[in-house]
Amino acid sequence: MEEKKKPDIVRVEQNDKRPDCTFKVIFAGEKGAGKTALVKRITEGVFREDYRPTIAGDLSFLYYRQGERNIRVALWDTSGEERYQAMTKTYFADADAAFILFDLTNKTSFEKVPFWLSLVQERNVSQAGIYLVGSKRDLEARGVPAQVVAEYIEEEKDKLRLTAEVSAKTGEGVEDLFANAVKQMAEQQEVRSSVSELCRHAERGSFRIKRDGQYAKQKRNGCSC
Ligand SMILES: Nc1nc2c(ncn2[C@@H]2O[C@H](COP(=O)(O)OP(=O)(O)OP(=O)(O)O)[C@@H](O)[C@H]2O)c(=O)[nH]1
Ligand SMILES: [Mg+2]
Repeated sequence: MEEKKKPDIVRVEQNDKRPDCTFKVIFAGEKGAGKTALVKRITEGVFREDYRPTIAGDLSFLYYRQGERNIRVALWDTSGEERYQAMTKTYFADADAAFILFDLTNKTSFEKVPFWLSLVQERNVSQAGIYLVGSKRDLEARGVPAQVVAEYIEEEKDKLRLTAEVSAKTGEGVEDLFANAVKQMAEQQEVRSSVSELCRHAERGSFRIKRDGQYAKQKRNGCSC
């Protein structure tokens, strides 16, 4: 049987419709790595040259539609400053996706990636994933050799979903990266909903879920998943 094609996910202006689901996305990484610049590029399509450190964290929203489904994405831009870390960690909790940024021109920002990765993991980022993002792609200077990044990704391939190089200044790579993350989160959420739907049926006794993931009709009540 031919599988029904899913409707595309399209970005829309904010509307007064209640979102059917909200995804939480966090931006983590060293101070100056380019988190705020990336969030501004994604949300407003603008870039500022001057550096204004983020105090603790900032929240903004984007809205999408997929067929009848209204999706809201909450973007948490956090501070890379050590003194805000206790608070920053609370922003990381239960995110659906995390972007860990490092500045491609700055070796130290890359060396701190494992630290940020462990902080993000502590806070239960869901299966939708962790993205490693090299920022400031437009700049010539390269402080982090591509080979070193590739080796790190190979080591951590179970934890990192995808890696990308982007420029908040020119917009290079940004659209693809974020659209991909939204798509992944939407797909993950569909999987979760169908699993809970199955569980509801199983609780009602309509069927039981077998070890191999298949389900079979059952007479007695009880969810076996
Ligand atoms: N050339 C270039 N500069 C960038 C890019 N992204 C960020 N910058 C610059 O890098 C500096 C720091 O960027 P921010 O986005 O404020 O860094 P941040 O990670 O939010 O820093 P904190 O809020 O302190 O944690 C700013 O001067 C930005 O203009 C980029 O893609 N290209
Ligand atoms: Mg910032």
